[in-house]
Amino acid sequence: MHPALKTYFQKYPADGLLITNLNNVRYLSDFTGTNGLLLITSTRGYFFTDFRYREQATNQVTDFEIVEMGRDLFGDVLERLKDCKIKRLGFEAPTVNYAQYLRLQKSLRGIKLVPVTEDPGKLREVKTEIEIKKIAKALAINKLAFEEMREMIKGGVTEIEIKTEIEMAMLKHGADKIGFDTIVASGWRGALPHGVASNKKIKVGELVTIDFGCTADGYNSDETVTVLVGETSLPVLSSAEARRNRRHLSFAKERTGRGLARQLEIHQIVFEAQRAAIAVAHPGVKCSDIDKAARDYITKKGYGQYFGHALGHGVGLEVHERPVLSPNSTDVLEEGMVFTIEPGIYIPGFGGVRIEDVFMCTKSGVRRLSKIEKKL
Ligand SMILES: [Mn+2]
Repeated sequence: MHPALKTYFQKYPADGLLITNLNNVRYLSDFTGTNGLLLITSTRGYFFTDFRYREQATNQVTDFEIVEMGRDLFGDVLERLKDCKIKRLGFEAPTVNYAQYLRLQKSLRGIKLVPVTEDPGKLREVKTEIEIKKIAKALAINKLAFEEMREMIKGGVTEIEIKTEIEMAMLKHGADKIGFDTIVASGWRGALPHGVASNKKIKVGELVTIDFGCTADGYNSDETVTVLVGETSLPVLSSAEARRNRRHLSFAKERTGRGLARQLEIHQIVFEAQRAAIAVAHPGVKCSDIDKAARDYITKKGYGQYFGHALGHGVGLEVHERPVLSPNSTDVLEEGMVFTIEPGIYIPGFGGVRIEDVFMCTKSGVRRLSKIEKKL
């Protein structure tokens, strides 16, 4: 039994657990379909699905006894509960809605329902090596896609055109699907942390924030680059390109003056804030302290009021999952956790910068899994 499930049995007065959150069903049973639930007792495990998934379940689910659900969804569950003499059934309170709860109550008459109030996603916080490989694969697709389309980020192109291009490139490079609505926020729209792509045309001299990700083998990538659009587009620089870039920047500086100085300044601050967070991240550290390291740095530089969101979040079967890296998070970093560090500065009327990378917590610190270079 998964250690987290053991904890639930110790913590909650239940002799059986009903797992309905599909991501947890997948996590525990390897089932990738859209209808399935698990009933787990201290000695047995059942997997329930409908006839559409009979074949698939036989191939994927090996550690559970497979039961085909009839029309009455919970009728078979009740039968098994009686077989196992279960009187108190734990359920995932944060993901079961009220209508589902009423149905459970009605179907499982005679069984006491025990709400497991813990975030069910907590189960999946620490990743296995196989899971980390899948996340790394999704991130590798991000890199291939970005490298392929970065040349098209230039004056006159709309945000939606960029979104379309990068999403197509991710699919072409092996993504199962797009992870979330790609954010493309250029110029003044960069001040919108979640500015999904619009019809706005990109102008030379603007900062463009692109937040994108995909799903590969069920696991997500999530990454943000902020690029500066020049006369020629050089969004990401290898060290070999750096010298050329300096010439390019001084040219752009002449053109845009103080605006450019501030763009460069906030990009550098966000970059350094991420480094400050990386420096404190290691097993045993409170996630709120990692947030604080980045936040304090941005505040010290005078931009604290322009960084209004959490520093990061876990990534896995869901784009946003545990742990949470925010000022009031109670999570503690553990080896094997995979999460983003994504500081930003958003100045209304001016624009913004966000840099987001995915890291895994190692024995002694963190390792970056995302591969796109974030230096401007
Ligand atoms: Mn993110």
